[in-house]
Amino acid sequence: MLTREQIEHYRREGYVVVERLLDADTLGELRRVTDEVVAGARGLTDHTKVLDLEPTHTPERPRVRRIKSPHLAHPFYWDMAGHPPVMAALEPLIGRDIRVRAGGKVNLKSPGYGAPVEWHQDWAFYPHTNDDVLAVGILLDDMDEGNGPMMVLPRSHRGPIHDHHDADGAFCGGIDLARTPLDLSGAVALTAPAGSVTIHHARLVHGSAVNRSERPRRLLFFEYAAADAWPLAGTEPLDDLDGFNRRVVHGEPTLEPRLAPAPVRIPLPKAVHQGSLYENQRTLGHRYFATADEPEPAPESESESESEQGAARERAAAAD
Ligand SMILES: O=C(O)CCC(=O)C(=O)O
Repeated sequence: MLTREQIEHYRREGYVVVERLLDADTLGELRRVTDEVVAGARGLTDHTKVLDLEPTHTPERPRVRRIKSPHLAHPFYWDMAGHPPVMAALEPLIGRDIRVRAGGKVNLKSPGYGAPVEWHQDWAFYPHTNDDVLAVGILLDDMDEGNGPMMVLPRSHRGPIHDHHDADGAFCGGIDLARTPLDLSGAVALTAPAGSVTIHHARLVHGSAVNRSERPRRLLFFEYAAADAWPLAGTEPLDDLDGFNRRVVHGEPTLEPRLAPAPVRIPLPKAVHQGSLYENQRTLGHRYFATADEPEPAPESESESESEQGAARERAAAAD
């Protein structure tokens, strides 16, 4: 399914975009089901097990930020977790035996208010015994420069695991650039038509800005691990072996984890705000991306940006 160039690109850069992997019927059904689930937010006053709401949500004007564990809302999402074209794309990357983590999520970046996601590495949330772990993003809409595309820092999957803890030492699921400066000048926006998929390595640094366009940007994510990559920490309960093994959506489970060296930082103590990545990131000291009610930062020259990072670093040190 993937070309040799795509496989090499994934290994070297830490990500690959596969255009138009879904056929029109599957994409249409996915959109229909997603509209149906999102319609359930009308009347809600708080987050539910499935729906994560924007801070500006009201029961009359529903605003959904994420569908959490979408398979709990509709069985079609579970079918999608093992979708044969996706499995065929993953096999050359992490092998034949593939387990899906939890149940996926749909990040809905709605026009005008779709929330930003601060820079992070998925690996910070769920380190495993080896790093044959990745995430697949299925595009429900065209993703372009204007509607908050996912952005990645190429080759960062071969670098360190960065600090994702807040100033008080609790996990917060985001990288504070004032304390951990990253050179983001090489960051790449993943743009592609609806029905395409993005694949990124769990250690790759990534994030995304608010959606300032008039177009939705809905992205269904599934996170996968080689079946012999066992979680070291995170939210997967290991006392339910049947449930754990049922999530092997391709190939066979195993009781023999493969150990391979990879830098690990345990995501403890737990984030102050639980429920979703957006909630976890609320205690991140310095935000990189503007929120919908803030103006977009003016473009900076590299040296200005460096001195701004330096100043922010000093502020952070003073606050520590
Ligand atoms: O929706 C996005 O642009 C990125 C999402 C992401 O990285 C996440 O939910 O972990």
